[in-house]
Amino acid sequence: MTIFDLSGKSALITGSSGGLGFAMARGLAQAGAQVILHGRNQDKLHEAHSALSSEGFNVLKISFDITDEAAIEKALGDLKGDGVYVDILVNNAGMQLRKPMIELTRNEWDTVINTNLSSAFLLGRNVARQMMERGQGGKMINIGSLMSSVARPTVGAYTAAKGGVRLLTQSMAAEWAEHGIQSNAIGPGYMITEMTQPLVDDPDFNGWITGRTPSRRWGTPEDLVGTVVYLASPASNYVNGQIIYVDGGMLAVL
Ligand code: GCO
Repeated sequence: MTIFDLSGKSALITGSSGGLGFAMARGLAQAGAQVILHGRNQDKLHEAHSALSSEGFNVLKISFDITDEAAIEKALGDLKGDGVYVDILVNNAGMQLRKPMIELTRNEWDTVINTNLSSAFLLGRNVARQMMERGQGGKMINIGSLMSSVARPTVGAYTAAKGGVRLLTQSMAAEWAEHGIQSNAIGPGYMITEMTQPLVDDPDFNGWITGRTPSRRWGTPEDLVGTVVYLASPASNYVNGQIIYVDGGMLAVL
């Protein structure tokens, strides 16, 4: 038993049928957790579930709209009905929308904010209520971004949401730490995923990233595994309200 051991714990990772979410789910399973995969695309979710089951991991799957309060309540109720409680919540699901703000509609703004920020509040609040009822504490891990601290043109709504995720995390710590709940965030840098593929395929942007990043490379979803296991484990029991940037040093240097 190490301080990174997650056996006996259940981890729900939103948006985990691919990309960053799947890599983190697999890492948490490797550390001993029962993982609950989540996604909206049933085929991708089924594929992800089969992939982890075939490796012998203890894995469940669930599908619900992370912006819908009733759907969240029902999903957690269904899990509880099966005797499954969320000990570790990774609010990972998100979306990007690249468009200058002067062209952004109110509906587009709301969609990005609801998906990337309000969802973390809604699911975090309901899971925290369950954790407090059980009195066994737990772990909240919110996935931020470099945009939790800095901006770039065309991603204004996303940046506002990810900035909000950083301070939502601190607010969770302020209110829930005394209940044995540690709330922290991870700020992934530029990772090669479905969301960033258009940027990877753009030679100018790609060159800018590899030149601007001290590690001289894009990150991979696997680069997040160590940090999520640390924040999910007893090793971080006195760590609260922090954001850990996993970005190859991009934010640390001019
Ligand atoms: C963009 C990207 C970024 C990354 C990531 C960086 O358009 O600049 O999508 O937002 O996804 O969030 O930390």
